[in-house]
Amino acid sequence: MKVYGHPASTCTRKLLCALAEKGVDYEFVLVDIMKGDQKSAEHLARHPFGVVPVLDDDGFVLYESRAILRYLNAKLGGLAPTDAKDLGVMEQWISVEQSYFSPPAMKAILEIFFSPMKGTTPDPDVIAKGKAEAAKALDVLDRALVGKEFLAGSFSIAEITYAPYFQYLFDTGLGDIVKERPNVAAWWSRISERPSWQKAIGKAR
Ligand SMILES: N[C@@H](CCC(=O)N[C@@H](CS)C(=O)NCC(=O)O)C(=O)O
Repeated sequence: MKVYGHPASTCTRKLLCALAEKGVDYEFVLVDIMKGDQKSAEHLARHPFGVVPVLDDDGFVLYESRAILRYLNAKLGGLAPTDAKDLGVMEQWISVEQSYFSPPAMKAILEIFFSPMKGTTPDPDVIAKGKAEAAKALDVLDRALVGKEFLAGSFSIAEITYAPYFQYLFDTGLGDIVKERPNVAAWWSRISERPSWQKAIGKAR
């Protein structure tokens, strides 16, 4: 398998985590999103929306990180529950992540991440608004995680979809919204300590 992506990209990291969970070897092809390579004709032929990641499985080309995660589970197994109710619960939490958590979290994260590159000071209002919105989703997660190790029975794609955004909350100094919620904080410890996540962020081989 080939992964076209960038090591700092949230969506690329989801794939790297899933592949590490399954112990699958892959070739990593750098698409340098800092230099705009994702908009090159070569990459647009793989991904018409000009973003990363893209998976190439022996000529079968797929884009959109969550679709790729589901494909990897369908092909390799072990990344999602088989019980219908657990599967529904997993999908619910993936949808919550995509709809209510990561968009506001990323607004706050990107404000901190890109301001120095633009030579501007991060806008505290943008950060506060993003954090407050993301925290609402974390409140819901915190209640759902009472007495649970993982969202849908065992570690699944649901955990993988949240991980990159949690990582960047901590990396940009916004981890307090995680730490303040005990069940979410314990859940993040379980996820972030996994060798697959350490590998996805380049901290382990
Ligand atoms: N919905 C897409 C989002 C992909 C995405 O936004 N990728 C970012 C990196 S995490 C990217 O390529 N950004 C560069 C750009 O927007 O030009 C997915 O889940 O794969």
